[in-house]
Amino acid sequence: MATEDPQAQYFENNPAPKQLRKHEALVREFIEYHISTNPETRIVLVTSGGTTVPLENQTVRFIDNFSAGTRGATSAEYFVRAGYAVIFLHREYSLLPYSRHYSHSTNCFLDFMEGSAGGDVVVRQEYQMKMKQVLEEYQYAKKNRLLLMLPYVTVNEYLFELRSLATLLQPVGSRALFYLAAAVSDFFIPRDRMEEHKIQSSTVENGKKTGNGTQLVINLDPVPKFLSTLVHSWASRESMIVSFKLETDPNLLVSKAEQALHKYGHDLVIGNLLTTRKWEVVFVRTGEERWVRVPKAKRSRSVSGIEELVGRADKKKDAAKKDEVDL
Ligand code: PAZ
Repeated sequence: MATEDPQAQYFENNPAPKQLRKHEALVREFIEYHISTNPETRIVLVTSGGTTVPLENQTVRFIDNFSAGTRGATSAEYFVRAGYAVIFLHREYSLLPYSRHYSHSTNCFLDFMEGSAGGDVVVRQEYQMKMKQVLEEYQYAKKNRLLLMLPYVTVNEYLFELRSLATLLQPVGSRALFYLAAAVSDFFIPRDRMEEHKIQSSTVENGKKTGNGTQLVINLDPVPKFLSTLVHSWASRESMIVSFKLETDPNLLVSKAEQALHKYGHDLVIGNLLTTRKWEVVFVRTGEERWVRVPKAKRSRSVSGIEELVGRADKKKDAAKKDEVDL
């Protein structure tokens, strides 16, 4: 029987991603491994990067967003340092923990190397210390199986993955944390309205009107709001759920974060603005608004940005008892 619930309808009407079963098996194994090795292990699901909205089933074109995955990849490293096992659900080819220090940077990775007198290729002297530290942390995470990487591309893949992972994490209870930093599209084209083949620039394609002269008119549906379902149905009630709120208008940020907190009833909303997201965030909890800022002088030098400082802000918080923490 067809359901009226828009969230349930979404999953009935859109196809599960091909890789879902394989990802579920990997996650099941990851959780079992950590619970059996140390029942106290905390497991965090970090979501990271943008989601695409394909315009065609055999996708040539898609709508995307700005997110590079910096927040998620950086935070994942800090979660490992803090003792978490991390499931990293990320947009394919966005930034990854550890490799982010050398990929997508203004330098080509070869700029970090040079030929030695003996003919070997070695890391240049000025990068040795930093690379050694990153390498050690990467090897530690690998050896202890603390990082499980799961890629997605489309908003549809993201939603199916999120539902499955939240359900699989239920037995982890209060030791599970959701850290939802991915920039998830609010709009999509449902499967039954999506063109199969590349949209042509002519006005009529496969008997359907897809263009209007030289214009392409795209009709998008709203993506059902899944945070509520995650909080109240998919995830264990004991788990901690942190969502992010991105805005461009500073006057809206805190009120929108408060609205989300009130509406979905989860633990914390971290607000950030597009232009300043690397330097300042606001933590919004019931009855509390707290800004964390990287001081101006440290901004250009800071590699990890604000994620590096949030842990310190937490420790300072009780002593400082003020709304704003400058580090
Ligand atoms: O990936 P990135 O570091 O470029 O950006 C991070 C971010 C702004 C996507 C993240 O902090 C965030 O706010 N995510 C939620 C976005 C939203 O409101 O859907």
